[in-house]
Amino acid sequence: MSYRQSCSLKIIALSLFRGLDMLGITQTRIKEINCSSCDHNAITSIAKSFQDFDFYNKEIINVSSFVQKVIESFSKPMQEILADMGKGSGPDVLIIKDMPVDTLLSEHDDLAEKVRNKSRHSEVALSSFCVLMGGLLQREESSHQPGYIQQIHPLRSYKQESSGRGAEPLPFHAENVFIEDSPSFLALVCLTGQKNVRTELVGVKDILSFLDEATINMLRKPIYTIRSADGFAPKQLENTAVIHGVDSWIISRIYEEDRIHTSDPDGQIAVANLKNAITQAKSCYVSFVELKPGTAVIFSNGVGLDTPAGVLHGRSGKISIEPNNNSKISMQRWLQRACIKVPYALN
Ligand SMILES: O=C(O)CCC(=O)C(=O)O
Ligand SMILES: [Fe+2]
Repeated sequence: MSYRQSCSLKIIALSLFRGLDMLGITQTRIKEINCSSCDHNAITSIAKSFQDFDFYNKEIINVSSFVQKVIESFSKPMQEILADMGKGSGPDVLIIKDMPVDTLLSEHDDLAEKVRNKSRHSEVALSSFCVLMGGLLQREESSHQPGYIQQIHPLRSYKQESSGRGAEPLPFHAENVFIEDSPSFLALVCLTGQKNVRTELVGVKDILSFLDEATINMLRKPIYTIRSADGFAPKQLENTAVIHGVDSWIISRIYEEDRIHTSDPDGQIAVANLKNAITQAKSCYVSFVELKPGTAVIFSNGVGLDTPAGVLHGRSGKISIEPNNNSKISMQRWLQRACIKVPYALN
């Protein structure tokens, strides 16, 4: 069967998948669930109790009353699936629909003002996911938002950036893999969506399926330099592998953009092959979710237990800087995000 034929068969098979539009069959494990009324109540009631907590600058997961409430309040199925993900045995991507959205979102143009004036539903949801995954919330000092939770929202003065504060599409990337201690999972919660702006996902296994063993072995050598992206202070990780083992986990430090460099000629060929593999995987295996208010997506950041697993993510479509009054959306697209690190050695 030709490459093209195999892609179209996959498209048919996947049109059955609800809620997530897929263009090809994938080795990536994707699961979609609805937020149960128990989980809904957990988020709203914890948000009420912690309304005045500074989720951005203080480590909520070290507050025992918060952790206890999360463990007492969330449903068993939610606890189990997130614990499995944290242990590397759950899905690579979890989509949670119908979560409670903060009420009375301020339409103020200023993002800081909007954040100040909202209830804490999305902050509680993100922090609770982290607790239930057995992880830590990670800050990245070189980011323009070094807090425990970040805003993905366009800012007028950075609109030309491909970043969380920019309006341009985002090429596929694993998050913050230019730091040694990169996040294991990313969680996004949507507060305001925008039609035709899609969060895209492509599985690392699907990309690597286009590479031969010699290239993969070359990518395992610690001969590469990986550079930071738009929206970060310039930073780089040197003498690292692209497919990098830590304990029994594998971290994939992959960017679609030119951020992986080496002076080794064979390494340069391996990076070029990797780019071709991303192009091929994009034509066959990309899935996407057009986030709506109250939808969360949690995914493994190119990390897997004993296997190069998880996904790269990106964004297609240009974000509108102006509030879009025509589509009943009176505000710009706005997500909140948390980077979650699971302590590998414990597994
Ligand atoms: O805007 C999106 O859909 C994705 C943003 C992103 O890449 C991130 O939050 O790391
Ligand atoms: Fe990202």
